[in-house]
Amino acid sequence: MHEDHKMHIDTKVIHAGQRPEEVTGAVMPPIFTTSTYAQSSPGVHKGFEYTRSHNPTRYALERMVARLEGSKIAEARDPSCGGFAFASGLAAMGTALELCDAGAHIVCMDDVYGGSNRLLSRVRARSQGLKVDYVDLTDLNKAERALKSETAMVWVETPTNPTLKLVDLTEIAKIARKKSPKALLVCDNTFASSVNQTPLAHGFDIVLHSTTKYMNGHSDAVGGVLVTGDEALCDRIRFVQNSIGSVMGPFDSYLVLRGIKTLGVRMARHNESGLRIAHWLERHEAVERVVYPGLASHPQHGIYKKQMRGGTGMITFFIKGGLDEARRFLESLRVFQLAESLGGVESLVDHPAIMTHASVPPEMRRELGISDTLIRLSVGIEDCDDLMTDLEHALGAAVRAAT
Ligand code: P1T
Repeated sequence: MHEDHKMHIDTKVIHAGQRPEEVTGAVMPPIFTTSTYAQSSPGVHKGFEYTRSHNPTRYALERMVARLEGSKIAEARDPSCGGFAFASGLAAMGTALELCDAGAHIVCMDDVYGGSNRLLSRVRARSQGLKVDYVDLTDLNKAERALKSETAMVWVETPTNPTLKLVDLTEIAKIARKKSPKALLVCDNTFASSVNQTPLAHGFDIVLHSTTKYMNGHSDAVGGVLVTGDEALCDRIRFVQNSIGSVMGPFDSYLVLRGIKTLGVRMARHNESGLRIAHWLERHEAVERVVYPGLASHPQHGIYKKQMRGGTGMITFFIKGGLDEARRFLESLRVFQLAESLGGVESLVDHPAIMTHASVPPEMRRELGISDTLIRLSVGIEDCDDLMTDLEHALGAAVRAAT
């Protein structure tokens, strides 16, 4: 396992941090559905006391994501090598925020998932006194001005949900180390997946995934992970994970680990179909504008080329017309399902203003451009021609409704 970092990503997603189970040689880890473990004498046990604190199935997943994100922490040093799994992406975020003291200053990317915005602004601002400044971190001058010497955390999402802005991780890390030496740098890597982007390599301290999305990839489990490559920080996260207890259960851990085995081939298809559909939409008469990191027209396409290995299946576009046209389009799709979430094998479509980002204050939505005509596609791994036929049909229905 110490050679994990030398493997290519398609091998890592299958083997990293894994080994046959010791008793039977089972190639996949058993689902250890136990809450507790027998001790032969008080305090004498096999390293497992209670499942909130220790679970072999969860450890197997945690070691996998730790290695995918490039943590080199040895298993002898930490049983899950710096990876930590939680009941949801937001549970992972809530735990990461517990690394901050009451009243701490946080600089957060302006465009983030609506639920992340809600947790910061409407829960932790009250209960923990966090002072959050939302800043467009695609603008390094704005970042420089927002970061203070006392800033405790920098929260980045890239690509952002749903406007797909890209933050230059290397540059933000450089500026933050200079201006805010105490700050923990966290990147929500949910939209990119570990195949397309690895923030620790750019100088970040912690990576977060909602594993509900690409990592699991099958829309059948809600979960989240945190990864760090720093031993001291790993100890702090282990302490808060156990103290708060919003851990991922063993069955979900198994499902997510199983899903990750195909992450390499899934992302290759998502990246390929995403780019093809983005190009096609860009030329479509019913489409006002397309935002996709892999398109030359993307405002941060240079950052895409520098820090990402694929554009993913996430495409944001603005349909011509207004809410009526958007509704007609969304109601007319057959293969794409209108649903919250993303990153699964099946194609989904979302109307962020009404659905996933309804909890973002309206004036902030306006500033970010999350309008009634903004449509978010999560392109799945179905046949790409079938997906384009479906989109063509629904765009046609929207155009007909308008005329
Ligand atoms: O849903 P949960 O597993 O708790 O993850 C929250 C989360 C965190 N970060 C990002 C970037 C996310 O997109 C999400 C969840 N997002 C959706 C459900 C959505 O449809 O956008």
